Amino acid sequence: MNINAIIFDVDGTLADTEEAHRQSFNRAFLESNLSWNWDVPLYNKLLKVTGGKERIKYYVETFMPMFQKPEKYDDFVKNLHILKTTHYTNMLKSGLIPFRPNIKRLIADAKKSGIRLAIATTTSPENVTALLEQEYGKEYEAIFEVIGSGDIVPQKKPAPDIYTWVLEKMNLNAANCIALEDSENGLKSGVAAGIKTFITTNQYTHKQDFTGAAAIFEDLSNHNLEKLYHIAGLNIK
Ligand code: XBP
Ligand code: MG
Repeated sequence: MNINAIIFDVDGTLADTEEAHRQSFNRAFLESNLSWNWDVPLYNKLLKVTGGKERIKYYVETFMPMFQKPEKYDDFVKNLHILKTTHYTNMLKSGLIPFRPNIKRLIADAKKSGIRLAIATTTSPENVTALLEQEYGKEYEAIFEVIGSGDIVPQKKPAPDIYTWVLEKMNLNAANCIALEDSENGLKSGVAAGIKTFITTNQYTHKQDFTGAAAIFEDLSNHNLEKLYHIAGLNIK
């Protein structure tokens, strides 16, 4: 089967962003006079839930059951998440979070070979725009044909919804695509959508269960990138 498209996850795949997310959550909590602080070990546990708003609710239910929920709890969580996203996009705009090594080479090689590119992510759309503009300026709009992100689908990863949404938008069969992910949730989502999914690990995900991955790479160093091309059947020269 020919590979006509590569669909990229964002957080942990295009760039190591989760540390910046974690710090942004904590800044939002502080500014909201909440004594919550997500340290790295706790954040690692909370990452099992995708989506910032869903993660905050999971934290309250699981770790803060005595928290007096405000009357309009959903609005409270939404506003807290808006504050967090402002901090996060400011961190991105300050150029603090570069793309992971060789991701741009993979994107450039694929583009040159006529392979279509898209994004399927759980993160909020403004986060994707801020990261891509930081890296490519407005040029990103010509690089990624479709961007599926955040609340655009009813169920976030590990549900397949976001990948299915991207496939439909691109009018593509799953068999003609590959996905690049970093997490167990992302792998489950891609596989459930019928897409051959590759994993690059990072500090938050390297101990997760990647059963079903087409291949697992610690990073996309040159030899790993060539290996990915070969396993994926990408005839990129
Ligand atoms: C990772 C996520 C996101 C981010 C936080 O998304 O699960 O929730 O952790 O971003 P992906 P938001 O790996 O699919 O790119 O607070 O905007 O959700
Ligand atoms: Mg990810």
